[in-house]
Amino acid sequence: MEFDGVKEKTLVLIKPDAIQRGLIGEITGRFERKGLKLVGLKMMGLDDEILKQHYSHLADKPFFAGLAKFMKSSPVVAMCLEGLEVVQAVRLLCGITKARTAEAGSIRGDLAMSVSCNVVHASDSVENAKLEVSRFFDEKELHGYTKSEYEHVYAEDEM
Ligand code: DAT
Ligand code: MG
Repeated sequence: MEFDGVKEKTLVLIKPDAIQRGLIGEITGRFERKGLKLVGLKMMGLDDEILKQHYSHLADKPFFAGLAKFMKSSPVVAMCLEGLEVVQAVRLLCGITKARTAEAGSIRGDLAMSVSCNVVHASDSVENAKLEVSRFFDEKELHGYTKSEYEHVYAEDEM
């Protein structure tokens, strides 16, 4: 049986710079090796409408137009990951926004140098993760299944 904690979900986008640089496998592999459960995965092109919603907290920033242009410059890979306290775990794996000062060992810290071309997006709170997962995925695109390695990833009292 799985408790609700293990079913927390978060949204990750692999951004156009990472697509161009051939980092889809590297980035996806890091989430897999962490023990997270991939429950949704697709390539998609973003339009202004979804970007306005996704980056509504940045709509009045001077860099918003450039950010939107960058995010439309190629498709992105969207993934929905599931796990115990997964929103926080994925933010830590990704590292801080300004990639050149992100922690070594994190995805941004190891793979990027820029503030805007920082290879990944990850939801920043449980509340936003719920909104973002439903913004990028239809219910039928999210897959429930048993991940057999969970018995080695979590202790019994965590599941
Ligand atoms: P994060 O992606 O770490 O959650 P955010 O939500 O503050 O950071 O910003 C979203 C994206 O917008 C970020 O990944 C890159 C871009 N961005 C943020 N601040 C920026 C800045 N000062 N100049 C250029 N792009 C910026
Ligand atoms: Mg953010």
